[in-house]
This record gives sequence, structure tokens and C-alpha cells, in this order.
Amino acid sequence: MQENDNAGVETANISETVDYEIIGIEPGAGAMGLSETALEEYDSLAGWELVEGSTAGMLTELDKAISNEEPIIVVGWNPHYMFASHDLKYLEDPKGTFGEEENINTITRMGLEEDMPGANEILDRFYWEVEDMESVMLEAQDMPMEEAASNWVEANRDKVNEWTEGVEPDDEKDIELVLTPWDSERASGEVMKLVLEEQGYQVELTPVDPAIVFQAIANGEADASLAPWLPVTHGPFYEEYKEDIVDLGPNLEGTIIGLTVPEYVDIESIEDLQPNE
Ligand code: PBE
Repeated sequence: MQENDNAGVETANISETVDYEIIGIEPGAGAMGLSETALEEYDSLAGWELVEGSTAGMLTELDKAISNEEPIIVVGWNPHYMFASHDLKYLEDPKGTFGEEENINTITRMGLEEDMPGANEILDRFYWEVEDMESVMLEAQDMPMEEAASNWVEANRDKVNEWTEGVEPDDEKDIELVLTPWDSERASGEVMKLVLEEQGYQVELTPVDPAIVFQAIANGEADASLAPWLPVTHGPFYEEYKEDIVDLGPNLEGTIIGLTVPEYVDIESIEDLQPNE
């Protein structure tokens, strides 16, 4: 790492240097709601701004800051390749605003189990690890997501067989999955699309905001989703629609969300920041 004569000064003024701004992502993201709550709950974040934008924009800002070795605070999460491609750390969150490790659940519309018991069974069995999802996401940096998903399916036949073995195909063959527009859910969506297509289904993948995922499943416009991060990130939507959806439980365990900084930024906790006053 390069020596920096101003390091001491920068350490003292990290909050000022980042202009009391947290670089956020798409306004509809659950992670943005949690970040807004953090701004309200932490005295150290009084007067700070959460900048709305996009995941791609946030990653560009992060790249830029890291190549200049400047401080930056972003909304970060796992599974994602940002932690594989950069040395990053989550700021400690003593108030627990961002929750503990979470799950990604599979949900379906009411009646899917009766209408399409075969597809429902495959969706119910679908389960993979953080490393699986991240490997698809990472590969999709260099190729279309469909292709990365297809490579994963080929390389993980044992796992895929566990999801499909002995399942009777349904008469009804059209199935629509709604997902959120992040790479993590594009990865699970494309994998499930391939798995169901191999069983003779026609699968439509529709990316929408988290709020719409729950709405579409609750009113039966879409059949299922592999995208809800629970219990905290999409908790408010889940609470609103839980009577009108079927929750098949986790398809992945161990997601994390938090305020994220490069390793060289010399603070450890959200409480180490300074209010903007
Ligand atoms: N994320 C990725 C989403 C869910 C998947 C953490 C950016 C969010 O709603 O915050």
C-alpha cells in the first residue's frame, strides 16, 4: 500500500471527506430502507445524506475511490463479488439496524401447489449455498448470466438432480417467476429457469422492484419468486402480504447487508462517524 502523509488528517476527517454522504443504490431496494433507518437511529449519522442511484453507479464510485485510495462509504451486501474483487469491511452496527445474517426465501402464489404440484415441488426443493450463487455472479462478469447459470447447472448435476428427481411433470407448462433486478437474483432466476426448462416448462423471468415481487405473488399475477431477503431486508413487504402468499422457506442462508468501506478506511463502527452539524 502507498504511504500517505495525509493519512492522519484523513482519518480524523473521514466523515467530512466523504461529504457526509453514503453512496446508495436503487431507491426501491430493501437495503436503502435499512440505510434510511440507520440515518434516523444513529446520532453519528445525524445530517448525513443517503445518495440514491444504481448498483452499477455505486460500484463505479467504489472502484474510483479505491484506485485513488480515498475514503468512501457505500451500501454493500453479500452474496456479491464486490468483496471478492476489493478488500472491504462492514462497519459494525451496534444497534442492529441491518439485522443479522438473513435468508433468501422462495415464495409462491396461493394455489400453485394444487395447480402445478410438480413445479411447486422443484421450487420447494431448490436450495444452494452462498458460494454457489457467488460463483455464478462472478462468472457472469465475463459472459451473459444465462451462460454462467448454464455452466453452474452442468457442473452441479448432483444438486440439480436432488431438486428434480422423481417429480412428475405438470400438464400446465407455463410458469412465471418474478425477481428483483440484482445479479444475485438474476443468478438464482436463470438457474431455476434452466432447471424447469429441462423438465419441459416454459419459464418467464420478470425483474421488478422488491415491493412488486410481493404484490405480484399476492395477487396471483406471477407464480413464484426466489428473491425475498428475510426477515429484515424485505420484512415490511412480507408483513404486508404474508396472508396472501405461500412461504416455502429459505433457498439460501447467510446473506449480509451493511454500510461498507474499503479496508484502509480507519474506522470500524457506524458510531465512529461524525454527525454533520
Ligand atoms: N440487495 C440485493 C437487494 C436484495 C438483493 C441487497 C441489493 C435489496 O433489496 O436490498
